Amino acid sequence: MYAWPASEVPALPGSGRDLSIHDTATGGRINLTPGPVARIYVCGITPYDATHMGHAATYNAFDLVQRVWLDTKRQVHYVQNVTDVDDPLLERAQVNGDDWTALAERETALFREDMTALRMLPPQHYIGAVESIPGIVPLVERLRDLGAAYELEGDIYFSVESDPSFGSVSRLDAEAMRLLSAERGGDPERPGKKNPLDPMLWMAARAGEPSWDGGSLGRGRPGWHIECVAIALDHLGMGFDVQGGGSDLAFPHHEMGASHAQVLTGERPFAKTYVHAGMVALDGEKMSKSKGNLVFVSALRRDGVDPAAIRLALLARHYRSDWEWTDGLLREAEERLGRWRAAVSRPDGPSADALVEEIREALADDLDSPAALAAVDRWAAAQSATGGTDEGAPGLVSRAVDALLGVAL
Ligand code: 5CA
Ligand code: ZN
Repeated sequence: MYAWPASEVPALPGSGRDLSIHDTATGGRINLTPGPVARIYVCGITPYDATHMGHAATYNAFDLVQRVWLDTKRQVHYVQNVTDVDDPLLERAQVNGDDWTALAERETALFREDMTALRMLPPQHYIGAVESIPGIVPLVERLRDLGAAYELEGDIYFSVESDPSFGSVSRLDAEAMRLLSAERGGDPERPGKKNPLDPMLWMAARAGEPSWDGGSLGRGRPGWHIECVAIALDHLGMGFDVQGGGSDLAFPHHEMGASHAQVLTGERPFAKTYVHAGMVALDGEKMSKSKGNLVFVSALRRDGVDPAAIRLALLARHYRSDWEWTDGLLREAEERLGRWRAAVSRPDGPSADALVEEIREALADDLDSPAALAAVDRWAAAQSATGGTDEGAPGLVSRAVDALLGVAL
């Protein structure tokens, strides 16, 4: 489906550094050295509510990954999904007496507007779960033919025991997995499963719910993890550079996805690196659609908040930390934006060549955006304290902040 328009990424002099990033599967840093075309899959929204600051923070992290790669003169092949049919979406539509497709389309449209306003680079392939069903069915059939899937009352489950490397993404123990599985869309209590953790690949049609022709699987709808596997294999293939999402996706979603793909293809790895962003909270609790403690990007925009200030507020926290959204954070970001805009609107200033290298270095160091902001703050403070005579400097700062941080001054 259509994604959203790309904002221009200004070219900078010289070249950026290769990204060193924290990988969940190894628990340490990986020096990423993709080929000329870097490949990234970022899990998309389940469109039953508007984009909140937690979503925006996670997409901001993976937008930075791409900006670093572009600055190393690589191309980026970016794929994102939309989980446009799943339990929470159907439940919300039912509660609101809404048509589920209309709800999904409305919220996806709002997400596109939010991403555009925040200058997030669009994926080349933006793919819905529903449109992927014809590609999902043969994968589930193949897993069944390989003996890695089994039927339970018409539903089809993946057997986690079919993958000898199961557990290698999240590296959690069995008890932690069981608890998270129950919390995050699994059904560990269902009787008759071979292993309580086994996730559903294909859910047989339920009365009153949408269903599709599943060939030999019968009518039904796809499970969550196989959706992302089908889309990633179709558009990126095995061994792509980064799979990204919030830390709540490490288990079960990315663990199960890796297992599905590795059993299907007999190859490893699914992704070379699994990168997870921290959780954003409000009033001490993780921001989530199910809890309803949300600050929406669209609501802030409606209130007249400059999207560049929202983006600066996200950049002020390191992507891997869990952090709390506050109005104070937004006010600080608005003040910073004002200082930066004043600093680049002068005809000359202190040289900015070293600043560009500092931003590059900060981002290459596990996307240390707070350090990048501090470097720009220092240049802006020098501009206001003593100024400078470099006529190219304000323009260079403006282009660097846009190209590397996605903030238009
Ligand atoms: N459709 C699936 C992924 S295939 C899904 O998780 N959708 S979502 O709408 O629930 O979340 C979209 C992205 O936002 C995911 O990467 C998720 O990890 C991230 N996310 C959700 N809540 C937060 C939060 N409070 N803080 C940071 N990231 C969050
Ligand atoms: Zn996903």
